[in-house]
Amino acid sequence: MNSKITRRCLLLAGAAAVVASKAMSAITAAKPNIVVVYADDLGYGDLSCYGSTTIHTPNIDRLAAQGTRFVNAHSPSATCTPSRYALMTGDYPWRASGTQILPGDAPALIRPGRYTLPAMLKQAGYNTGFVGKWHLGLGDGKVDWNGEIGPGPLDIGFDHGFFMPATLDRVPTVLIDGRRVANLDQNDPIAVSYGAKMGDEPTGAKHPEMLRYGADPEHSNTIVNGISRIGYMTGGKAARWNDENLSDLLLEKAVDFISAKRAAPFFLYYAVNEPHVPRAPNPRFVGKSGMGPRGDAILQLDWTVGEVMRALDRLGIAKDTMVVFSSDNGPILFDGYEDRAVELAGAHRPAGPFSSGKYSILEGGTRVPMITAWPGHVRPGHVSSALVDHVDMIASLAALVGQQLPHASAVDSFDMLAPLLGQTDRGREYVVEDTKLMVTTGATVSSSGSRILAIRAGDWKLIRRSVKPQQFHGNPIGTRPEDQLYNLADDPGETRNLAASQPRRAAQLAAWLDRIERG
Ligand code: NG6
Ligand code: CA
Repeated sequence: MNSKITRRCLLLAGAAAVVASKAMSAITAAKPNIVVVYADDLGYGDLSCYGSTTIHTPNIDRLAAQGTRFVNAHSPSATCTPSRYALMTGDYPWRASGTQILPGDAPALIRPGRYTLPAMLKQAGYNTGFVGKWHLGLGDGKVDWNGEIGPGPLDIGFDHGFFMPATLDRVPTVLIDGRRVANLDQNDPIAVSYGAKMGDEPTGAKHPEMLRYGADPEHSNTIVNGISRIGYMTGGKAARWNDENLSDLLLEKAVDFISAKRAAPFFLYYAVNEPHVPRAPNPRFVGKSGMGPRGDAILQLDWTVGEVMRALDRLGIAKDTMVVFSSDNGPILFDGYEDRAVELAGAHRPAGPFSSGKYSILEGGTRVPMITAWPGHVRPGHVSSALVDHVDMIASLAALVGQQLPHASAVDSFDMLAPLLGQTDRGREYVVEDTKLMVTTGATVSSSGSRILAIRAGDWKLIRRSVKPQQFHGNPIGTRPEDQLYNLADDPGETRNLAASQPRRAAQLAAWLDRIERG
């Protein structure tokens, strides 16, 4: 089907959604608070409400019971930066260059003036806040970690930001409050290098005896809190986060924002770190999952989500707040640190019935848990098979709050408000799945390799031909030099390639993907 026609059909479906939500006019008039909790590397099979019997996540299960749980939701990509780029902009990441996993000192990927999810909600009268993992780049070139830092979240629509520049495993291991590093002692300035080693702080490569667990060469640079990181840093000692308490601190900031802004509608993008590496959960959770730090980090995540729900209840605003919970990409057990995630996983299947996980074009890469809840508005206890993608968030929330998307903005975002409210299980006609190949050059690993795309429509999935099979950190990437066609209804693990036996269907999907890609 022609992609423009598809878009038109979906726009019509969107119009129907608006009519449906008008029936509940109090919703649109009320402009609910919106909290998006975005987990990091959490898989489809990592929650008990998604069928896991090996881990118990009662708080997230309760959120699912109060709302709608999606079994066909996708992150826009199989890694962090591209998924978050799409969540913020409504454009699929493969439409732009530079949308690979960013180093910790990369310039801002989303430039000021760009139409974004927070900018749209700000226009609609929302207080917009961001807490947690950024990983979308900062500044114009070289960031001055000791001065004003920008462009950043505050320049693309957020009123408030308390955040980490990149990932837990990348320097600088500091938090930014607005535009400045929090708790920075000006007499101990921060310097960062992603190239040559600098400074005389111990590295994991030289001082493995200082580490709480071993790491691969990419994660063996500057040691902070007994954990070696990617990249070198010096200074900023007082500003460095404490890994065990970081989650609590971010929760405190998230709840502070909710509490301070509760009088007017607010939007909180709460980008939590669990269960991304390095996993160093608070001692309260250590040993509780029986699966080591990764399982314990998931329990910490579950507790954190429960705390957000309890805060909304305590403040009396739960019924006025829409909560969206999901993950930026699929799961991975070993991702650079020897924290025994592989050895202790036992029968746990982090991607559930799907194959592979993070970095992969197979379903485990982007089929993620997703839950929406809003008492009285989102259908409770519903399990939705609607095909949805985080790229839809901006168009769907724009429909909710009555904003018109400007022409040529958020081009891949469809109004999925009706499915997000659990009113229909009719979602998108297709999603495009995305990953980029990881490339290792010396001690540097980056996702700067070729882009691999797949299209999902109904039960069918076509993975475009690329290179011979590869894997990264134990996850097969799903590449092959020939097209792959799968029927996910009876083969969710993508084990039987039907491209040769159903060439017409494979060709139709391949042509559709080409048209979508051309735009
Ligand atoms: C990779 C890191 C990995 C993780 C990932 C980003 C190596 C070998 N691996 O480059 O540990 O940090 O980047 O994860 O360096 S993400 O969830 O933010 O995309
Ligand atoms: Ca991630």
